[in-house]
Amino acid sequence: MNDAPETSRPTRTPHHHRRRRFGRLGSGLATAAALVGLLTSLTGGAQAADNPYERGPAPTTASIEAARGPYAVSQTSVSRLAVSGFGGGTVYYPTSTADGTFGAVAVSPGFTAYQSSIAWLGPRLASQGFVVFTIDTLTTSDQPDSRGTQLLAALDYLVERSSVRSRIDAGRLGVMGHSMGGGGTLEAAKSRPSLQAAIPLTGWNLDKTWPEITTPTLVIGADGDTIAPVATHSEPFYASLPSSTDRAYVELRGATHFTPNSSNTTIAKYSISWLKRFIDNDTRYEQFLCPLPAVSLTIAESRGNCPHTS
Ligand code: 9J3
Ligand code: ZN
Repeated sequence: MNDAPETSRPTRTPHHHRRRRFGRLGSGLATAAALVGLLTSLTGGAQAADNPYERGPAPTTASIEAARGPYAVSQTSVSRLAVSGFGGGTVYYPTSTADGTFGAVAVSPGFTAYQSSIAWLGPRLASQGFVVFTIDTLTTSDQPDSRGTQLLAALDYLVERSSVRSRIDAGRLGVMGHSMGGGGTLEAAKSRPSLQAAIPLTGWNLDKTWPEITTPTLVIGADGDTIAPVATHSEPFYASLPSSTDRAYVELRGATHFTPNSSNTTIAKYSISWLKRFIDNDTRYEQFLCPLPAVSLTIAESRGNCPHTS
């Protein structure tokens, strides 16, 4: 918060006394300070103090669609030989430490795939103010339940042992993944309810029902997916989430199972908004989620609960 106004400081030196001691200079400084306070509250500075997790400037449609957000990003690779429980990966993180700690997200690739297949999400999300860990799995044929366990092992490594651990708020974590990595994303949220956001991207899982999940979950499907068709994967995943869980479904139009393997503005803008809204509690992003995204050239369908309850 800004300093309390003068009138709420009864113990301070009486106004007439200060004026005599500091004269016109003191009065001018007081006016300038009041003006700064007014401008700060008008431009949202007071909100930043209300929510200690808010990071970066007020968002716009342009800012969430941009190829990069406001933070310069550094990266460091984590050898699979240096960790256990997953296959190593790459950490993308805001270079500056001036804004304090950030929330973090681990991202799993799909069946037969490597971290390179989801690498575009690293700088895209990190530049908006997250620590992002794109991982490799122990083997490329690991199934969704294993990928879920590996996402959690990656988050544990990230906050407990990694070189960026001091930059992360360990209470603000999320998971994402493509295909079987999206199936693993659901598994991770089911087994660790303390996660604050989950986003399966054209997720694949033999388990179609997720009534156990309390983590806010954004399910992203693709209308042309023939490997994890939305009718047998993303749609039942979404529909089986409890109605008491904040949830949304976005179906990409003109998209395939592999659309999440290349940079995609629709995936980025709603993923950024979901992570900001639920990992950072940043309600400035609610405008992009509620009302639900309209059907458009890039969105075939959207579902969800609005307004959000957490
Ligand atoms: O990770 C994926 O792309 C899962 C789709 C798949 O190939 O499942 C068949 C076993
Ligand atoms: Zn189930």
